[in-house]
Amino acid sequence: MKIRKYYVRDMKEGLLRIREDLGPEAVIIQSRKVRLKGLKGFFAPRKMEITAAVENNSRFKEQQTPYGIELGEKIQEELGQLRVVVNRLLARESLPGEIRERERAELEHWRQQLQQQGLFDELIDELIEEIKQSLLGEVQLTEEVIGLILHNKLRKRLKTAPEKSSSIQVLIGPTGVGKTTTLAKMAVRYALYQGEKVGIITIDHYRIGAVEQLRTYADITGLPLEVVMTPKELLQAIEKLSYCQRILIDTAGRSTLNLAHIQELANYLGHLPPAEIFMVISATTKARDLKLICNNFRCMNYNRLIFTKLDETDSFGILLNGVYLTGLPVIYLSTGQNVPDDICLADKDKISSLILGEEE
Ligand SMILES: Nc1nc2c(ncn2[C@@H]2O[C@H](COP(=O)(O)OP(=O)(O)O)[C@@H](O)[C@H]2O)c(=O)[nH]1
Ligand SMILES: [Mg+2]
Repeated sequence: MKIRKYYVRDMKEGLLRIREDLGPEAVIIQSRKVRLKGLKGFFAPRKMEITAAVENNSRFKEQQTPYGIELGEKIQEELGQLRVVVNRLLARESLPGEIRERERAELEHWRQQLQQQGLFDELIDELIEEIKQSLLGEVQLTEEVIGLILHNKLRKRLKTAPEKSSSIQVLIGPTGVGKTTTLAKMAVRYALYQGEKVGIITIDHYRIGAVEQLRTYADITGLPLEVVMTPKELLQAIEKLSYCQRILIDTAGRSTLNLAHIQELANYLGHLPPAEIFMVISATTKARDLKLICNNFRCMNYNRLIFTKLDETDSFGILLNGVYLTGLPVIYLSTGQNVPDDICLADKDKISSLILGEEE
């Protein structure tokens, strides 16, 4: 018996490689996800390790019976067909058209996982219903294969987009979610790592100290900071920073329930040239509050999402809930208080893995 290990991106690639390498008769003995070590472990690229085996395919051996009699081509072929039928029968425990007991238990397991992750009930129902359809085939699916199907379905529902498609970027959202901290991380990312000229504007003039927080970051990084009090001043500041490739605008946190304050800020943003408006949401937000936030801030025409404080929770369903509610892409994930390190680009595979508990 020949046994080989393959490190691949997914099962599809694995099957292709195995078929090419070991031929169509190879069987998969084991598959598991392994993580190659990398920055913060959690964000390192993940691979699938598949172990496959095939009986030694020496034609001479196969064509001989224990008594040394050669088998003809035809008998070889029939034996092959028989093997396929036996394998199919072994895989089948009940008639197609009904879900087998073990699969029912698997489905329940995944439903609970999604519930623990705080995914909206309607989304869970949709996903489970779709997976049921995959279970009605002839072959019984293992826990792992059901997990792969689910991963794929989550991935398809998520949305991401390339960073920095616009030169003006505004961060909005409820109080204390990490807007200013995230803006500082983005500024450093653009200025130091990507060599861009970056300017910062803040219309955070309500909260004493909030400007100081940003000024500290601006002083450390040497980036220009403009503080504005009116929509007119905002336009003047943008003009003043027109030599910058990127202008990042911080805003004062607004209580989600204070619609007058939210509208006031929306008036500022109404004067802006086309911009990326990031809604910043803490991953610790309750599902019910998420709906309120997404609705009440709608007048600001936000068009991107950022999730912060991923390090403060172990349920990540909110990331998909946010995309589901708004239809908008997630661009950044913030994973801690450290400027500039604790930020990364959102990745559909990693978010799906977090929701399915595949990342420890
Ligand atoms: N644990 C954790 N804390 C964060 C994160 N982002 C921001 N914070 C902290 O949250 C608090 C509020 O952040 P701030 O940027 O002032 O929020 P803002 O009011 O939305 O501007 C500060 O103590 C930050 O250090 C994050 O991703 N994880
Ligand atoms: Mg702030």
